[in-house]
Amino acid sequence: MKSPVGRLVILTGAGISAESGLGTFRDRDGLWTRHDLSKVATPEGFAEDPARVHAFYNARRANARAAAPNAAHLALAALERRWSGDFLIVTQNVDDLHERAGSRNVLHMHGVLEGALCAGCGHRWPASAVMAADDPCPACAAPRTRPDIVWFGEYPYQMERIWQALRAADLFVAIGTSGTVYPAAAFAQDAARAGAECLELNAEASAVASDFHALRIGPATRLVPEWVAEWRDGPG
Ligand code: BV8
Repeated sequence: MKSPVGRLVILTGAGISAESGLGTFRDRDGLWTRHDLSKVATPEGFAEDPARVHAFYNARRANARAAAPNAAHLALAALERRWSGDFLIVTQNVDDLHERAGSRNVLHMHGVLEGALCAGCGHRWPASAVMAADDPCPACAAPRTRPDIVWFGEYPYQMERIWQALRAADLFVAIGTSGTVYPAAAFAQDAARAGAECLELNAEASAVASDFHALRIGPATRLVPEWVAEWRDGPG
């Protein structure tokens, strides 16, 4: 049994929320098979038709609010509670299932469905269930409300903090991500270069599986609790 100490960075993707009923992007019936990514997840798409983009995120916000954390989210929250050292979850997901499972150190590099952002002044506030572009910004009143989401071509949030954590990590674990979206897809390389052990837990090998030292294939609700059970109860 390994002692839950050291510097752990976990990267999660849509696959960890799949068994909570939230769609992934690139699986058979994934979101990008039903929506044109360039129309709903780019600044150009928002400029062209803000109502279409808000409709896409309003639907996903409703799905996320109706979903519940699954055994994988809960296992990570339990491990964090008994972890001694640095424990960081970097998620590409915009749902709040990690937080609702009890995780504390969660960094949403692609933004959050529950966030609203003013495209005029940059003010942020809690999203309402249904958002529209002409919702007035509480700070500057401009009718330029967008979801607080990082679209393709935009810079992900808190990259310096992420790269710093990867450079210091002893262990990097990627869960449920296809390894097709950068810069997240390069995190295993970044961590391995700095000496971290890299483990991938996924339903199938990702596009960057060769960047990892070990790969376990299966559903997150089985793989993650099994992996968490390998750690002793306390640092002692
Ligand atoms: C940027 C919005 C500049 C939120 C998203 C090279 C270097 C740098 C950039 C690029 C580059 N090449 C191209 C780019 C540009 C682009 C990019 O990567 N394009 C791709 C398509 C080639 N990247 C960007 O534009 C990013 N910004 O680069 O800024 C920069 C440059 C350098 C350094 C820093 C900055 C911005 C990217 C963010 C875009 N926003 N979404 C939303 O709508 O949700 S991306 C979108 O994809 C989501 O955020 C999603 O999280 C993310 C990744 O997808 P996954 O989470 O991996 O989901 P996917 O469906 O793909 O895979 C699911 C996986 O789960 C599969 O492996 C499946 O097998 C597995 N699975 C399924 N079920 C289960 C399971 N596993 C376990 N259990 C299960 N039950």
